[in-house]
Amino acid sequence: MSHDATQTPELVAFSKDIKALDLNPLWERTVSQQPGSACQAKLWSWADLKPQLMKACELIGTKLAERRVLMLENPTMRGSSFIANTLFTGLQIILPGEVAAAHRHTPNALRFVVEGKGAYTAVAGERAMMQPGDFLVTPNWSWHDHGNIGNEPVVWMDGLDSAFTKFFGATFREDYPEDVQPLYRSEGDSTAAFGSALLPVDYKAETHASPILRYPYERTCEALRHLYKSQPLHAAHGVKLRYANPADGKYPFPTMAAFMQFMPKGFDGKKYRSTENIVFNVAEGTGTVTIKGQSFAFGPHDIFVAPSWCEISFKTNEDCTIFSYSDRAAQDAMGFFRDEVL
Ligand code: 1HN
Repeated sequence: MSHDATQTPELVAFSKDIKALDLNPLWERTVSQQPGSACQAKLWSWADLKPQLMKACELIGTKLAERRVLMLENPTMRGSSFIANTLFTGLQIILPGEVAAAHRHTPNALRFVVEGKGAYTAVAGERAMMQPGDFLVTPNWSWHDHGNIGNEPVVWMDGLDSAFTKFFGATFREDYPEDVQPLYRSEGDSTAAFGSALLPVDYKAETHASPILRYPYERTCEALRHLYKSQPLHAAHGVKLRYANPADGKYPFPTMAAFMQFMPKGFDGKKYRSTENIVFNVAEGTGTVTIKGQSFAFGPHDIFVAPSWCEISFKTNEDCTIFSYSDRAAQDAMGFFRDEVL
């Protein structure tokens, strides 16, 4: 049916009349039935980010800020705090001696460590030291606090599924009565119990999130390197692995998936698109990423977002190791996920 046929004087008058009853005619089709979103592809360079993080350190402490986080907001979503329809991305910096006080909230959070050593995160009674390249899990509603007991600033990326709790109207948060929560597990417990392809004999999952607190960078790199040597590259991704929840083989969160990929020097990848909204953080290497026809040169610690159904392809100048996270877990659970190599 042509657009005009729905716009006869009678239909126009009808549409206007029913607006007073908060009714709208579906035949006017104001809601898109195509994949993709209004979000923009964008790259934030480390060269721009680092000085602003350092400046924030001069201006505000963790006591006042609670978390010294700069939010990466999609230019199409000003005021939302989101980098894409479904994802939050922040960059957090903590100075030697500082503490980010214990609290909990319904959104799940992931950390990807960018730079610096000597900081820890404590989650549900267990502390883990954070090393650059590590991926860490903060399950929904678990108490968490961070601290820096080293002698240099530490920066990590925060990825949250707060867009989901906001969408559902299910956002809650609570402060712990003390700045630092008591530790009732020893460091490395979750790695020993869940991180060695073994599970405690009577383990039954209590949460939807991974029971592994820290997925160390060395082990991830070792796996990627081995597979790079032994197997052909994927035409679009190089070698790409996803972080798994060892309890069910699925994703570390019910909403968010996380990945690490390796692309060797000179890789010229095919175009790929998926319904995922994806945030990338470059661990190592330089190259060019093209998202929906827009090319961005990237280097270590740069962050970029590829919104849903945007074609993305990589070219590398050096060996590249790139972390990413997306809403694929939620899309898989709901049966919405689709992708294709072009
Ligand atoms: C949060 O609790 C952290 O615990 C980081 O480090 C970023 C962004 C929005 C809401 C809560 C943290 C956050 C956050």
